[in-house]
Amino acid sequence: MWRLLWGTLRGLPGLRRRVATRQRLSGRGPASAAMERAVVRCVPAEPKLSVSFVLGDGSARHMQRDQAEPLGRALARIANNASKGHAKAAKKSKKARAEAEAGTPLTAPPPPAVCLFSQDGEAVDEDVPNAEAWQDGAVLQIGEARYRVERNPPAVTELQLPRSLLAGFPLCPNLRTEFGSARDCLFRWFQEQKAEPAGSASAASAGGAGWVEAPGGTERVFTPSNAHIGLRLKLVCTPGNSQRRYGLAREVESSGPVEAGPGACTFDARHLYTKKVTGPGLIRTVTYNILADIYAQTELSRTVLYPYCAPYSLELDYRQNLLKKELAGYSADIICLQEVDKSVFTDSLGPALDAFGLEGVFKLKEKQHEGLATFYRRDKFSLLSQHDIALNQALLEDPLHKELRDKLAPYPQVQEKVLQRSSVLQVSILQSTNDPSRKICVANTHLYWHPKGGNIRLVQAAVALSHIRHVMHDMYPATPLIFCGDFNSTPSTGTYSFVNSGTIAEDHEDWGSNGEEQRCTMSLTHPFRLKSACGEPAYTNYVGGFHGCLDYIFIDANALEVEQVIPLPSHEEVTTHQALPSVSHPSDHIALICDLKWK
Ligand code: 4LC
Repeated sequence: MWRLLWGTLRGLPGLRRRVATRQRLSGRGPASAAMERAVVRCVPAEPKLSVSFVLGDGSARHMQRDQAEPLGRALARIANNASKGHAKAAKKSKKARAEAEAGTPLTAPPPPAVCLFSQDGEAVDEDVPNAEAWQDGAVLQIGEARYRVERNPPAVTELQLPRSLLAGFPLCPNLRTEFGSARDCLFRWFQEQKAEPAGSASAASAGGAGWVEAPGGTERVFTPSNAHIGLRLKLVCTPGNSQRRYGLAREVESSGPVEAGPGACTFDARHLYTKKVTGPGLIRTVTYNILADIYAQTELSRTVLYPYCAPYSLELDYRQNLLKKELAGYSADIICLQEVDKSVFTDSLGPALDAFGLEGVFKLKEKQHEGLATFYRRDKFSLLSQHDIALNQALLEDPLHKELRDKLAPYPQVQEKVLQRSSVLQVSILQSTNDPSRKICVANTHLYWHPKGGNIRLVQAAVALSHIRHVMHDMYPATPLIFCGDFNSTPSTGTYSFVNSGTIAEDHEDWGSNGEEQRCTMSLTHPFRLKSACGEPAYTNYVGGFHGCLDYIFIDANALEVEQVIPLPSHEEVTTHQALPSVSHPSDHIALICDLKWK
């Protein structure tokens, strides 16, 4: 588990004791005034507000009160609670314990006078409801102590570090904030002090001591170097917003030390071509099946599909380290991913790519834990609309596909198989921030995987293209299309030729490639002029038992042209560890990358 240090006052009930003891350790935000602060969290969606502050003895108080309750009742509760705090503190003293043992009753001090003053110095009337009374800038007085009320300041709601830290690989915290944004937070990275030999008992239990600032560690992303190997790291994050308002800092320590990274990775050479983000007019596009964790760590995967791959390098955290470095180094504008676990999107890749300037959207497959993700560079594009579908559901229900439904009706076995598949299509309309008249349609899909599923993939591709045609024709005419994905179709298949040429003959052999009783024969057409931007590489998937080109970036040849294709890793690089995935490559697929140009 993560070693969390709660610098914030917003602790969960079960962690309150830890909040109280850790509070004194944590740093304060730069906006902190001399006065202590009382943090008030009050949002319309919740019936209660919370008031949090630290008493003079260092113990934290965290109260939930009804928003509608009169202030006087909340103040009375605070007074009561504060005096209990003093009694508790007194109990710990030798004298108090002796008194207790002798049966002498403890006399609690009288509750302190508690009052709330508005910003202009007037005491707030005790009949005013809490939600109205606790305004930003008010002052809460408890006996002699005064607290400045901060209502809804930026707060860290989630801060995690990955389990595996590798030297040379970017470390991106999973950070979520409330009333603030990750981009406006302040960061300080610390490393364990190398005073004692690594692994010694005192080093392992080095509480707040033994941390020194990591050189250059003031950014959201920190890349540990070889000098950090064997050391744990700590991040202190002060939440902020765009108005430079800051909340209470929160800390997180890594669960383990930084470890040595692998030597050269398959993407190192590719990164030499993609050091910089492309200029205006160019769109660097990536498609990549990243191998879902739910598939990578099955018995079948370890023993049959990827027996050549070291088990530790099939682990999620290890692969995520490689993947984040690989994707960050492509400086892409658009990234279409397949086999993205839901949790990978929300807790790992989403936060990491956010730190690298990319915004993402996710589409989950029905009854599955993985799906598609499309990321776009935030300063180049904004998301105008999304038109995602499940291919089976659209075929079944959407009037758009009536003709295809009718064509399939004579082949109930094929129809049934198509309807059983959970493949989805993600369609995102992006608008150029530089030239708002320029829009692009980015589609992303992952078709059925079975080697003998050629006919199923043909129907899936037809549904996808009809849907895209509908979205573009009806809502975004004359918008160029970029259609990415794992099509599970080699260049010799009917699906590839259908997408590439716009037609498929009813006697194409793929209509009967699957051993159904009835061979389904139908002709299909689509209106796009699509070309594979990266051509037909020898393979984009390389496992022990199979290699072939299954992934493509199809582009609208009328509106876009290919400026450059980033070379794929050499055959030697791919086969250094026999096949993929490996210690130096996180997936069984290879990313396709190209720079596209508006015509
Ligand atoms: C997987 C696989 C499928 C592309 N491909 C071919 N055979 C395959 C066998 C397995 C992919 C294959 O990795 N998955 C089953 O579900 C997942 C995963 C999803 O993509 C899984 C679940 C549990 C454990 C492991 C994985 C294949 C071989 N030759 C081909 C030719 C064409 C298309 C596909 C294949 C063509 N044209």
